[in-house]
Amino acid sequence: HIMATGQIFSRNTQALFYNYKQLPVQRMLDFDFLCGRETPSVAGIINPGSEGFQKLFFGQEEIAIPVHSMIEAACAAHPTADVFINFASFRSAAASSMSALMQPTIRVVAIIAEGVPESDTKQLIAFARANNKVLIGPATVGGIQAGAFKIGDTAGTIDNIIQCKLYRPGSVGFVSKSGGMSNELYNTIARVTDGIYEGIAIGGDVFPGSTLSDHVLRFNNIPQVKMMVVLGELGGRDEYSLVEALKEGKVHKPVVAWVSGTCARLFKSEVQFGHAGAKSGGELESAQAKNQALKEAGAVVPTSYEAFETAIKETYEKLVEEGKIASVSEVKPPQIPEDLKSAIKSGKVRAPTHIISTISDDRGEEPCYAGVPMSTIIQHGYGVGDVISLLWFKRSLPRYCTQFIEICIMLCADHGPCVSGAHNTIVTARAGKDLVSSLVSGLLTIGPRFGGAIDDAARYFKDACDKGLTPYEFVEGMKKKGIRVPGIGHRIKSRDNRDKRVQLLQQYAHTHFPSVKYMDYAVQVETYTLSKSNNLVLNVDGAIGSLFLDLLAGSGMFSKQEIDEIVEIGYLNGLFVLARSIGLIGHTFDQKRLKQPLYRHPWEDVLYTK
Ligand code: Q5B
Repeated sequence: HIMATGQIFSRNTQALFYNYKQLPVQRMLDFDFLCGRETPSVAGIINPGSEGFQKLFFGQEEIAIPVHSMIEAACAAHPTADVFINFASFRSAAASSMSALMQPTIRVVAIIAEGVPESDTKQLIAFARANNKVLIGPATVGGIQAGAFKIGDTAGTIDNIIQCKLYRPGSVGFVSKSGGMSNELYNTIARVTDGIYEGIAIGGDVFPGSTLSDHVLRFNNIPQVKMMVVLGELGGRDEYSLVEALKEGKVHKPVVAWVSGTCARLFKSEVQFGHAGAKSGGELESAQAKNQALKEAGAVVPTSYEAFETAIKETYEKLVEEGKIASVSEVKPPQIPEDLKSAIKSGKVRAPTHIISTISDDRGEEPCYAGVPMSTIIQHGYGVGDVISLLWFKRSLPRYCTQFIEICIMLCADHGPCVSGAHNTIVTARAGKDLVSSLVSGLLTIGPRFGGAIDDAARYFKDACDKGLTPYEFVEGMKKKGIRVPGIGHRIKSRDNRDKRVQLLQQYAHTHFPSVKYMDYAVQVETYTLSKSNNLVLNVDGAIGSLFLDLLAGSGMFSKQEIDEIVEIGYLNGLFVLARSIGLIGHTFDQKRLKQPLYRHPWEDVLYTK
């Protein structure tokens, strides 16, 4: 059997890690780096339902570990990975472990989950035995071969691993039921011997996949292991197989053993400790009986747990005296680079940020827009205009201003299916594209001619008005430069067919704004352009552009510099983009609802010419 051959791990052992958990995998890789391994001990990750790569650190370098969704595929892709570390929950651990055991490439399976049904574990044990495979667990932290290979979270933090000198092999083979106590013993053993060669926690279930004696017998066949330390616990009869092995003379190296749980006798009734298997049953299963039997069979058994360390020390020193243990050559492990996150947290380093943001914050108990919490926005009955005011202008504007913003959005939400934006959206939706594609294809038409003239209108009207240019000087000056006056002119609106939206905006401003200086100027410009042509009316872009200048100046909430910046940056086309998105989304739904076929423009409507 494979157990009889001794070594189950080496410095080249690679594992497949089932059910990805970032921390234990990173700890395995950090251990590898500490030991100076050339290849990472995790060859692949199996995460049911996902495929690709997972980025992790191997020393200072980032590496990409392949992620597979199926055990079979992972084994086929990594035929040299012979250890399967199973981090599945107790619900699926048995099924996935059986699949792994069935793979010809897998030799060792470690099951971390607690609570795997005992009947399932028995089947796994039977299959593993029949197929010459090693099962560690369930309900285990795993195991470690010092300086070579580590399963998951075994031995805890890197600090602990360094403290226990687990980055290089010593002479002690250690096997324990408890994973938590194995950390304690790694420490103890490092204090009084040259350290661990290999340590295994078999797990606290009633039926462990491999037993204390399995591993002691295995250690017996590893030449580098000079003595064994065993930590059992009350409950079950596993320790008796070790007693038998000792009695039969199968173990040729000193065994220092302790069965914990002697305190169970102090309780009047039966006691169940943390592990499923750790309950005080009959006398034979008591810690006292098992300690006694081990002692009688030849193991070094101390009188108490406190004396365990001394017993290990004395046994080790005797072997040294006998010349059976040569002094181990000490190595200085490399420093594992600290993660930036933890270094920042501890105040050791500072790092520049890559993004600066001033308008919203989602880190606290509730998200805030410009410092105003969501609950305030709702409790105070804020509208979309108020939210825009916070997120775009970073202040709470008076209600008459935010209502004006809302009116702009409502009035510009749509203007029928024939305008550039809606047309594009309709054609895109009919080509079978999704909502976002249909929406953006419409939005992309917004620009200097269609809907996107608000900022330019505000810029030019402000400049001309502030400079005191007459409408004649302004319009003719623009003509000389070859620039159409933004905010003037419309395809279907004219002197006799006024744009109702413009009228509504003007009415609102007349009623609520303290001053409409810029709008008045735009109307004077319109009077002049109408004298040239009937359709050169003040259009909706021009009305919004000029009125927003009045809002900014009249609200008293913006400095001159801030107004210049708003106009310069170009905030105001945002109003049209936002508003028209509502309509464009509507057109998309409309076309889909009507199940309209692919649009093809008719030949008759195209002038074909050379
Ligand atoms: N001429 C809007 O032009 C339009 C002139 C001008 C001086 C002008 C045009 C224009 C400035 C941009 C602007 C926003 C392209 C419009 C909107 C939203 C919408 C849309 C909807 C909605 C229309 C004929 C003659 C030519 C031109 C001269 C024209 N505009 N001169 N300043 N501004 N305006 N855009 O009708 O001598 O013959 O060469 O660019 O404010 O987009 O409903 O459809 O809600 O969806 O195609 O309302 O005015 O006129 O190009 O044939 O020009 O007028 O130089 O003179 P048209 P054109 P000439 S609101």
